Amino acid sequence: MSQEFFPKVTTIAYEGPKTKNRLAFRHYNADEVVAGKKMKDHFRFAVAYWHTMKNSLADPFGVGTAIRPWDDGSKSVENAKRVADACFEFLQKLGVEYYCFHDRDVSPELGDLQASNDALDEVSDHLLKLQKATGKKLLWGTACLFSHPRYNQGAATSPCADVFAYAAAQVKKAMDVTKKLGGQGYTFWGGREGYASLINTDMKREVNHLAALLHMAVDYKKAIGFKGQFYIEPKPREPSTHQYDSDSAACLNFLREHNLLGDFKLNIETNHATLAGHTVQHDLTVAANAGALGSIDANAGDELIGWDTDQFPTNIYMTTQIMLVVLKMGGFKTGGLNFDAKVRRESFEPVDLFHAHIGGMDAFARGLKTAAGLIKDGVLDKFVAKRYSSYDSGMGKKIEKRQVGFAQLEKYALGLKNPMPGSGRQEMLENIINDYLQ
Ligand code: XUL
Ligand code: CO
Repeated sequence: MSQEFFPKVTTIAYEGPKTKNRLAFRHYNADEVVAGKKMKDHFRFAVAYWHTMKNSLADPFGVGTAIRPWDDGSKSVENAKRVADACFEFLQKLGVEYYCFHDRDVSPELGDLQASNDALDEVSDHLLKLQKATGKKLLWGTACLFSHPRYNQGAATSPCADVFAYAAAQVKKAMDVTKKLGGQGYTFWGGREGYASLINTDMKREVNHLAALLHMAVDYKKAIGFKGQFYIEPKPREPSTHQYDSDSAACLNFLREHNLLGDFKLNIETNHATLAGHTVQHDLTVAANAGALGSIDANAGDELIGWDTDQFPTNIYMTTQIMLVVLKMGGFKTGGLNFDAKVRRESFEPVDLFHAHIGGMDAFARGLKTAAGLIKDGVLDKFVAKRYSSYDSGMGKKIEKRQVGFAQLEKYALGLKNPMPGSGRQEMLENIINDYLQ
């Protein structure tokens, strides 16, 4: 790494809540042990290459504003290598261990598939060199199957079989590169795997094609001995009007129906869950209950804008709820918290990338501490256990064990006076959470 791209920024250190330095952590202290584990190992933070290194910050109404001295906008391998250098300088100065990428963020899409593959080989050699020199790791890789015009009607769900074939070839190569870089996972996000209108769509056929591509990926994974975890990332819409992997429940049903559940976990993104009309803790809980919560794309949406704004997470209440689910499932195995987030179009200077990530990491540190406190004292858990305690014995236990049917329950109910549950005490519990907020 010859050139420095963030010359005014030194390593971001933990300086505690009282520091006046904006380029320091107030709460995230990588090696501090919380709930039996170092903070950095709870989170396994990752930087999203597409947003942090490559996003020009264009929006539907205006061109990009971002100042990115590492990117000359050309499709040269030389430029791609320079962007990689900048990424690793950023990871090192920020103290983040992982990154995530699409094939086309790290390396250019060229005239034909062979040329694009050759470029990716060269750039991934460079990435491997940088990983070895710095100890940084790949959390997951993926293929971009939504930007190029050929994917305008989907990739695996395109009505054109040749497009399916091209997508399969791209996934194959992206898996090869992910394996080469020791990636701990591989994500499938089907941005255009859906439809704009049902008038021209054979939904049944499209969904079967999507399952076919995923089965081929599972077969190929075994063939090359790739040990990373496969993830599906749900999102209900945007860019498609309707996306087949719309939320956790839809993904789990799809995976079950097509006999893929054993091979995939979910990568849940906050802003996608809210677009689906859920909270992030809802989609995380649905995934975790199925033993299928693999990784998280950490970001936040905007209540007033109806699209995927991919903002950095700063809401401590939300990070607490995310960390409650993560701690209760026993932490990440292959996954982590990938900041799939971009700075605002107004925040166009390189240093804004540091402010954004510092804010997200500090917000998660506070969420972790709050969640760990709530779990340690068992305040919510005790209440919830008591709320359902009528199922621990007697007729409730028989219901859970499915030892009774309607006839016995009718006989039993005829002997009851006026069954009523206790108060749900939502407000009291909300007050308790506020007492624990760090
Ligand atoms: C798009 C999105 C993607 C995936 C990876 O909304 O979240 O960046 O995370 O393809
Ligand atoms: Co994402």
